[in-house]
Amino acid sequence: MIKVITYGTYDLLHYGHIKLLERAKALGDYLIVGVTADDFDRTRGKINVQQSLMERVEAVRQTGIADEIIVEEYEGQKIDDIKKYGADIFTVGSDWKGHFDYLNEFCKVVYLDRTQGISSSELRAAKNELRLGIIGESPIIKKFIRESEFVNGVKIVGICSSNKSCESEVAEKVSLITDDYDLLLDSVDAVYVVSHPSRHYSDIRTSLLKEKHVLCESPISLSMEETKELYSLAHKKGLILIDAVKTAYSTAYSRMILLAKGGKIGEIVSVDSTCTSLRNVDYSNTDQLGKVWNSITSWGPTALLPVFQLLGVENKFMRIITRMGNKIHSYDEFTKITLEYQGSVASVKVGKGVKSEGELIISGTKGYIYVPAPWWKTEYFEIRYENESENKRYFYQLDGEGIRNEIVSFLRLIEHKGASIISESLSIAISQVMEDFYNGNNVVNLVSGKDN
Ligand code: C2G
Repeated sequence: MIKVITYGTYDLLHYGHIKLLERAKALGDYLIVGVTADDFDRTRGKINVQQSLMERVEAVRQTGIADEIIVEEYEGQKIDDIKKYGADIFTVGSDWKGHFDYLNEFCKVVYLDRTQGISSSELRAAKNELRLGIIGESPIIKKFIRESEFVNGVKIVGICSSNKSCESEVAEKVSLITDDYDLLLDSVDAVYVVSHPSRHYSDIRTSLLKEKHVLCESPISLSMEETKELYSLAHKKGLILIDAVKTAYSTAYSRMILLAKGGKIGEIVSVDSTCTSLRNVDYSNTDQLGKVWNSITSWGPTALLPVFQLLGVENKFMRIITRMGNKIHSYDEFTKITLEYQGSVASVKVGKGVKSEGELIISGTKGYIYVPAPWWKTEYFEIRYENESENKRYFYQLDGEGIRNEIVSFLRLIEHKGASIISESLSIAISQVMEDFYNGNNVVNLVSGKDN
C-alpha cells in the first residue's frame, strides 16, 4: 500500500483544494491529510482564517477523499508524521515548489500543479470587503494602515484628519482625505476612531447615529456614563463598538493571561505594570498640548488592562498620584495608580515625561509571571517559581504589535462571530479611571515645581 500525506489550512474549502486532494489520492492507495491548527496558522502568519479547525477538518472529511485526517500543530511536524505514519509520498501544491525538498530525505516529494483562479484569501476578500474610515491625528494611523494590508476583507478608503503631515504620509494609501467627518462616514461601513480622547465621545456617537460600526483607540471616552451611553446606543442599533487596546490581541499576552487565570501561579495577589515612552513635550505650547494624548490616556488603558482582566473591574479603593507637566491641559508627565481589591493590590505607572522599566509582574501565592519590557507588545514571558528548575518560558511570534489581530477580531464581530476580547465592563472601568483623573477624585498632585 502506497501512503500519501499532504497538509493545508483548507479554509473555506473550494474546488482548488478538492482537485489537489483528488490528485494526491491518485498518487497512492491511502491519503493522510494534515489540517493546520489555528495556532500554527497564526504562528506562520495566516491570521485571516475564517473557519475553526473543527469546521475545516469536517469540510475535508466530507469530501470523502481523505482516508485519515490529522492536525498539524507545530513547525517540523511533517518529518515526525512521515516517520510515524510511514508515508511514501509527501505532496502539496506547486505554490510550495522547492519549499519541502528537504523531505526527500524521508520520502518522495511531489508538487502538484496549483489550480488557478481560486484561493481562500480571494474568497475571504470577496466575502466581506469592509470599507473602513479613520478619524484622528495620532501617529498610530500609519501603523494601522500598514497592518490593515495584512487583513483580507478590509479596505481603508478614507481618513478625516486635521494633521496635514499625517495626511501627506498616507495620501497614496487612501482614496478620500477630508476634514468633513460626515463625508467620510457616508463613504464607509465602519470607522477607526483615533482622535484626541476628548473627542472620542462625539466622534463615536456621530458614527453610531450614522449606522457605522466603531473601533476606538482606548479610552472610549473620558466619562463612565458617556461610555455606558455609547455601548447602549451601539446595542440599540445592532452595531459593533469595541475598545482598541492592541495588547489584548497579542498572542503571547493573551496566553499569559489565560495561564495566570488558570492558577499557574496560585492566587494572584499583585499586578504591577509600567508603560512609559519618553516624548519631548513643550509644555508651554498650549496649542500643541491640547492635541496630544497625555500619559494617562496614552498608556492608562494598556497598563490597566492586565489589572482589570486579572483582578476585576470592581476595586475597593483607587488612588491616583500624578505629576503634572501642564495643569491647564491636564497633561501629566507621570502618573501612578494603586488599586486595592479584596486580598490583592495593583500598581500601574504610566509616563510620557518619565522613563522607567516597562515590565509587567504578576505575583501569586505559588509563583510569579515576569513579562519583560516592552511587555505591551511582548513575544516572550516567564513563569517563575521558588524552585527555579520548575520555571517555564513561553515564546509566541507577534507580527504588528497585535493591530492586525485586532482588525481581524473587529471584522469577525461585525460578522456576528464571537465576543470582544475587551468586555464592555472593562472598557467602562477604563473610562472610570479617566474620569477620576480629570475630576481629581482621589488624585494627589505631586508638586513638580513647574509653573503650570
Ligand atoms: N491549493 C491548490 N489550488 C488552489 C489553492 C490551494 O492546489 N487554488 C492547494 C495548496 O497548494 C495546498 C492545498 O491546496 O497544497 C491547501 O491549500 P491551503 O489551504 O491554502 O493551505 P497552505 O497554507 O497552502 O497549505 O505546510 C504546507 C502548507 O500547510 C500548505
